[in-house]
Amino acid sequence: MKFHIVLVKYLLAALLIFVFPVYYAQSNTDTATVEIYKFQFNPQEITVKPGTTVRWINKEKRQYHSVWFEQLGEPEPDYFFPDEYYDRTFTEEGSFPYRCGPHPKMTGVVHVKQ
Ligand SMILES: [Cu+2]
Repeated sequence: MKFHIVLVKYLLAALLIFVFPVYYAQSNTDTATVEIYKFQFNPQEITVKPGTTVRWINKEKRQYHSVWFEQLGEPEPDYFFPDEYYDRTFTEEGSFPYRCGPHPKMTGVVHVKQ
């Protein structure tokens, strides 16, 4: 009986020492997610702090899309398919509009500010 109590104490200690810091670090990582479904970016506008990585996840059943910062004068990146994603890290402050390459009516904006 005593052994079990000691064991539980060790397990709790292990949880606090090993699991909680990992969980805490992950919850503090600067990431944001935009989901794509029904030919829309959700949310359509997003505000993040500098250094944040935004991940666009394609949640369609079968439609591919792209995330193209055309106004930055960049070439269009590759399309990505359902359950694939596109990551981009924003270091500079500003507002960055983008669109989907194959679907010009699909637009979004990333606002980056402290
Ligand atoms: Cu699209």
